[in-house]
Amino acid sequence: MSYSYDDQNIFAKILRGEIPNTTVLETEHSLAFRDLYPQAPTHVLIIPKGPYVSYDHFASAASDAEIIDYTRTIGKVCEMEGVSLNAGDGYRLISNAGAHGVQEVPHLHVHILGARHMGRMVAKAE
Ligand code: DGP
Repeated sequence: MSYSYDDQNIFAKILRGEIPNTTVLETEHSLAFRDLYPQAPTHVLIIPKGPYVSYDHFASAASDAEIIDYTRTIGKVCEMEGVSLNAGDGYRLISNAGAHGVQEVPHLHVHILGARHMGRMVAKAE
């Protein structure tokens, strides 16, 4: 099975400027913006600009420059939002993938959630 990317997904539309977003940080290869339905006082989504569906897709197909940029952007956002262990009390970083991961938008994103205690890592599935 190979990866397939749907360029009509919401985050592709955000990247093309077809849908507005509240940008936190933009770099050459990455975009960080606020989640429309925040689940914590800090809830930022970070996406690569390239057409990658999941973290495993990105990790296997992205260039070194994209991976470095993405990783550094995640670190910078944690710092900017005051949740890094350098500046604050921590955060949870989540990347859902596919059906079992309950991924809603099929463009790689990590969620940075923080500024409150996040509780247990995984709720028991019904
Ligand atoms: P996931 O379940 O991991 O695929 O999370 C997708 C997230 O995207 C979810 O927390 C809600 C958020 N989201 C959905 N549509 C939009 C949108 O149009 N704008 C923004 N900023 N976030 C969105």
